[in-house]
Amino acid sequence: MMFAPDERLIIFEGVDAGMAEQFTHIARILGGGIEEKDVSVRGWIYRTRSSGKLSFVTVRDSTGVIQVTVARGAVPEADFESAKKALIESSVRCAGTVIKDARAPGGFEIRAKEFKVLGTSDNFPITEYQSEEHLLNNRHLWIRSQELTRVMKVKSSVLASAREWFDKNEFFEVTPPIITANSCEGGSTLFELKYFGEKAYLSQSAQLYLEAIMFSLEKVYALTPSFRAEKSRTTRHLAEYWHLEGEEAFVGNDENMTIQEELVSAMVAGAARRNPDELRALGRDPAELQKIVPPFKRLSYDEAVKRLNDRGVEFQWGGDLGTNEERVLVEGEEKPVFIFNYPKGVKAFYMRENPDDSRTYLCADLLAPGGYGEIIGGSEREMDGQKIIDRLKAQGSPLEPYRWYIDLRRFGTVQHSGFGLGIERILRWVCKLEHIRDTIPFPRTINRVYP
Ligand code: NSS
Repeated sequence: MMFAPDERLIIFEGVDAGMAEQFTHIARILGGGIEEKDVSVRGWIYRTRSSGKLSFVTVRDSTGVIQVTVARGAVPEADFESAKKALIESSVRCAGTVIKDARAPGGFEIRAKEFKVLGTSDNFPITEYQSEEHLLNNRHLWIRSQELTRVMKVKSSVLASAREWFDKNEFFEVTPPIITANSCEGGSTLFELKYFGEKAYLSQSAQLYLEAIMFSLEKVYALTPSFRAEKSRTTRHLAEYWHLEGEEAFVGNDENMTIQEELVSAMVAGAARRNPDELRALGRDPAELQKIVPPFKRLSYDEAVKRLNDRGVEFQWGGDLGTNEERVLVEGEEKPVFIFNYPKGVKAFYMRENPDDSRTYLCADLLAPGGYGEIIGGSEREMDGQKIIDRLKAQGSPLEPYRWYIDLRRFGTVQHSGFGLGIERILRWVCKLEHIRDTIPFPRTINRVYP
């Protein structure tokens, strides 16, 4: 079910059997205007403390947290007792009157007339100041935290805005395979699996398949999990991430960048519009995101090398840009920056050779401002099948698994371009997060596959 942000807050009917009651989302109450009215809310206990005849129970639902005061005598005695005993994370429903009270967190509280525990909770294993390792081991519970809840909301908005943008621009959403016989981005990060007695791999990118589908639909996109057996621990690599990829017929590298800057601007604007409060709580001023509008600066790789050297970084033409180089390149920039036409040696076999400089490919990476690094890799694709064959041979790849891909150049080859955007990379930037793992509910990294 999709809700517009405001619709989510309307009073809705209880759906559980025996609950003919109407429930109100907490954010609706915190929004003001229903003081002195009776409401029912349901959710989970966020914090709780008791003093004799009074329990202060903070309840959270998907929209917010509110204090519920449960006073002896104001509720049935059994309700008072269960409110007093109930531990953090018990699921509850309660009915009462909304009172404006500056002392309550959020400015409002509910004075309970009824308080029912739906599901009790054991001692919750997460309390304040716990090690990162403990939180990761208890990720299935930690995803209830305010921080991760906020990030998941922003992620949902970013994805909805991306789909909206693609739809408006007449792209078709398609569903490429995840199990593949070939590699797209090179063997060093491939996950291998047994496939009925044969070798197969988890997809690193849907690109090669999107290129095939593009021949029927012209403009296509896919959101798929991509897998990289990244052997190093970094704050921006996951072994499993969500990859948003586009592929467009009759489009060259410049127009490909224009498509990307419009898409990224729409995604970021969607987050700023739908989640200003979440973003502020995460430390990101939504006004900064509203400045992200096309066009983005485009620096050639040659210019990037010069900029690096001018800024005191020793870097030679031909090298790949690492974390430090990417950070220095965007110093002073408010918007993302494209670096285009990299040397062939640092990029993949499928890119189109630059007709004006055969040492380079027609390609571009998009770097986020603030040192968050690369968020998109894209390129115009090589149209000449022989060049692809030569490059695969040179890198020692078997040709057989790529036969179908090379075929595409034999049947109506055409200029085309595409790109891949790392959803968790863009989220890390938008939500100003130290580590990419907090952009995904269950991170997969070199040393973690549980929970
Ligand atoms: O390797 S890429 O740079 N490019 C491709 O996979 C192309 N085949 C995409 C295409 O043209 N259709 O990866 C694309 C993006 C990259 O810019 C990052 O944002 C993200 O995918 N990416 C990752 N995110 C998280 N973790 C890891 N390990 C990762 N690797 C790439």
